[in-house]
Amino acid sequence: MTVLPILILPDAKLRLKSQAVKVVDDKTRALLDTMRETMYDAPGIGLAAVQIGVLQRLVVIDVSRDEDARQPLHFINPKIVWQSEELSKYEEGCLSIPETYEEVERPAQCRVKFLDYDGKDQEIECDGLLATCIQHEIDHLNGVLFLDHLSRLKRDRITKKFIKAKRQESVS
Ligand code: GNR
Ligand code: NI
Repeated sequence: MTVLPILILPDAKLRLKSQAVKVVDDKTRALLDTMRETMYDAPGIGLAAVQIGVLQRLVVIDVSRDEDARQPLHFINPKIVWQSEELSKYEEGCLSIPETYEEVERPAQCRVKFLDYDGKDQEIECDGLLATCIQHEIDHLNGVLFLDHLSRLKRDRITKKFIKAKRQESVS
């Protein structure tokens, strides 16, 4: 079992675009395993590879409530192929922006195409927390954070707080 440290705002890597996975092999699966273990350890309901410093289009999600009946989902090269007109608001958090929660409005439902853990083509329709989470994770693959969906005032306040915290860390 491997748990890796999670990159924290304002790490510049979080703003980079991740690259498509060309071949799904045992190395890809080992990375997904590490991402899943890191997500459960955090704990979080989703994780994009960039959050552990790997710029590949890989996502893991588990929105199930029960720790004893885990339902991990593994997404390779996920792509949104449809989003509903209907929107929904959810109070989002991010493991890369600790202890910060803000309401974000996104399409309430979406369809996502991806390759699964075995490299097989899949397409699923998402709603509720899963729809919110997969959109949050695909944003990460494009260097986008939930902050970017907030007002400039809120985004700047939060960003400055994390820049300051990093500065304090380097002098202590
Ligand atoms: O653990 C997480 N919780 C969460 C709550 C609401 C909306 C999105 C998320 S994802 C987040 C984990 C994370 O940062 N994934 O990138
Ligand atoms: Ni996140």
